[in-house]
Amino acid sequence: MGPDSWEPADNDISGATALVPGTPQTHTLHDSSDVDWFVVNTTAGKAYQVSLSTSDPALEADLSMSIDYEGDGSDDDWGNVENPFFYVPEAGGSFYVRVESYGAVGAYTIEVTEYDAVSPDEYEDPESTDGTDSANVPTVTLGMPVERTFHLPEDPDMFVLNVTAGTSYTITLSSADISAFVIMVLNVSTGEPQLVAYDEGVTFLSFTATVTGIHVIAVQSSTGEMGIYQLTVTSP
Ligand SMILES: [Ca+2]
Ligand SMILES: [Ca+2]
Ligand SMILES: [Ca+2]
Repeated sequence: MGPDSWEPADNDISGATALVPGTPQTHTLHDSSDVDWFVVNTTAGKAYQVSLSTSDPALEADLSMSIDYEGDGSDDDWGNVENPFFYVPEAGGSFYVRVESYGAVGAYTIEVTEYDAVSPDEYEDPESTDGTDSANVPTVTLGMPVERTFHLPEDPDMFVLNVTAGTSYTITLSSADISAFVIMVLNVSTGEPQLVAYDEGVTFLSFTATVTGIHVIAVQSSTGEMGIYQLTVTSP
């Protein structure tokens, strides 16, 4: 495989190729020591996702992404950055992406997607980078909406609901930003959590409790959309 047209300039951060949101680029790692640098010019108030893909299974297993937030060549976030990589810059500027492999060669596609940045809700753990660790899980009161946000494309949010055996409950989600949800209800009142109800691509879910105790409601965006939503639980 011969070098692509960006070589050899993109072996160095000073020759990084600009990535424009919504315009994927296909490059090659033409030999096992090839390194390709990219730069993303950002706008304050926006969030960015960088994704790598390849149709070559050997290269897919070997692809490695690193991030240099300032462009000073320092190892800010080196190797094994999660793919896709999601980043909310604090105030504009540029960040740099380095792509290489552990040995496999071949073609890959790199794409950056720009989103409106969404603030984490008050129940998120500020230390969490993947949205999974809520510092405090809100307890839902029947008929009282709880407003939260999905601030990442994948941001599972949890709620506690105290249920009574034999009673039916309906979870309703409303949002101007998110069109469809994954909703899961788990019985956590005894031992291992047990699945009570699950659906995806929906805005509501009903179930009847078979025990009295604590259930956890977990919700996520079905579509990767981010934004503000309200969860309400009602019981007839
Ligand atoms: Ca290359
Ligand atoms: Ca290169
Ligand atoms: Ca959230």
